[in-house]
Amino acid sequence: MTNLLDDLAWRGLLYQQTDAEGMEQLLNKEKISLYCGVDPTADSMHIGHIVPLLTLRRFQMHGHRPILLVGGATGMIGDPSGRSEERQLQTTEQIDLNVQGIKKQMEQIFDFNTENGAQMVNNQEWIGSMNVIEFLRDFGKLININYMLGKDSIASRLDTGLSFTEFAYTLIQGIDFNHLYDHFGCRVQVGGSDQWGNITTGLEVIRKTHDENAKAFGITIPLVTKADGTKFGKSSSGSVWLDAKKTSPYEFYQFWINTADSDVIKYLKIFTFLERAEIEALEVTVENEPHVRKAQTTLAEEMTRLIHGQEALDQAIRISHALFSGNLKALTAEEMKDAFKDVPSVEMAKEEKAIVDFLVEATVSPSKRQAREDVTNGAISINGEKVTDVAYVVSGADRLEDEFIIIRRGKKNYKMIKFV
Ligand code: 545
Repeated sequence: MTNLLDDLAWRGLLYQQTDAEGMEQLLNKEKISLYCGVDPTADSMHIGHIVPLLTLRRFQMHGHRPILLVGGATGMIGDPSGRSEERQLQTTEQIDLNVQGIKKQMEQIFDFNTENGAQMVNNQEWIGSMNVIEFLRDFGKLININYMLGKDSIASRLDTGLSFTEFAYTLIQGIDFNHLYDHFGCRVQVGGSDQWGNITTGLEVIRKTHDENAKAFGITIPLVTKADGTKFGKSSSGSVWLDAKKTSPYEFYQFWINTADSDVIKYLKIFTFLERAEIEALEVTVENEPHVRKAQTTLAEEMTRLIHGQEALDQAIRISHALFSGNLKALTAEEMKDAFKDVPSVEMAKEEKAIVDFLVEATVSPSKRQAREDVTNGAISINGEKVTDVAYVVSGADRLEDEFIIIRRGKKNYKMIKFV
C-alpha cells in the first residue's frame, strides 16, 4: 500500500502541518487515534464540510482510528473562525436536533465495527459539566491573552467586535483536544484551514498540562476551489447538502456531473477513494475524449453512492437517462417532480382545456397558430407521451398526482405545469 502522507500530498489534502517530520515519524511507528470536530450549527453538513472527514477515513483505511466529535457544547457558543460577525446563539432544542442530523451523516461515512472502527463523542460530555471556576483556574490560566490576540479569528475581529463568549471559543476547542489526548489517546487533530488557530490552541493546552514527552499534532486541509474562481459547492438552488431532503440524490448527482474538465481530476483526488492509477487513467480520458465525460460520471457515481447509497444512485442515473432520451414514461411521478425541479413552471387552474389553448396559456407555444403547428408536427409531448391530435383535450387524467404535467416542446424545452 502507498504511504498515507504521500497519498494525502498527491491528493492536495495537506495545507498546514504543525510538525511534518514528527508526524511522519509517528505514523511510521504506530497506528494512532485522530479527530475532527463538527459543530451543530445546522441540521446537515454540505459537501464542503466533509473533506476533513473523508481525510479521516483515509487514515482509517491505513489502520488508524478516527474520533468524530460533535460539538454539542461548542455549538452553544459558536466558532468565530472565518467569520466577520458575531453569531446569533442557537436554542438548545435546535442544537439537539442538529446533533442528531450530523451524527447520522457521520455514521454514513465511517465504519464503526472494525478493529479500528470510528468512535463518536460529544464535547457536551466533558465541557457541559465543567463549572466556571474550574474553567478559569484549570485552563484560563494556561493561556496568555497576548497569545490569543495573535490568532486570526480573534485579531480580525478586534475592530468590528467580538464578544468574550466567542473570544473564549478557541480555548474550549483546546480543552477538547487535551481531553481526547488524555482519555482517547488522540494524537492528531484535522480540520479545514480555518481551524488552524483552534488546533494550535489545543497543542498549547496539551503542552502546558503535560511533561515534555507529550506530543500531539495538527494538520489542516486547503479550501476546495474552482478553476473559474467562483465558489465551490453551490448548485443553481444553493448549497449542496448531504441531507436528501435538502438536496435530492438526483440534484446531488447532477452537481458532480456538471464539474468542469479543469476541476474534475482535482475533485476525484479530494473526494473519492479511487486509487492513483485509476484517477490518472481518468485524467487521460479528460485529455483525449472530454465529450465522453467519463471522469465526471465516475465522480458523480462515487459521491452519490458514498452519501446516498447504491439504490439512490441507480435512481439518479435513471432520471438522467430518461431526461436525456426524452423517455419520461420510465419515471414515477415522484421522480419527475425531482427531475424537473429546476425547469420553468407555470401555474394553471384545474380545468379541462383543448390542447391548443392549453399550450398557449402555459406559454409553451407563442400563438394558437404555432400551437396547432407544433402538435401536428409531433413537437409536443405530455408527460413523455407524444400528442399529435389537435382535438386532444387536456384533462385531470393527464395530471400526475393531480398536481402537475410535464410538457415538452421540441427536443429539450421542458415546462412544468402546476395546478392549484
Ligand atoms: C468543535 C470542537 C472541537 C473541534 C472542532 C469543532 C468544530 C470547529 C468548526 N468547524 C466547522 C463546523 O462547521 C459547521 C458545520 C455545519 C454542519 O467550527 N470549531 O463545524 C467546519 N468543520 C469542518 C472543517 C471546516 C470547518 O466542521 O474543519 O474547516 C470546514 O471545511 O469550518 O473540539
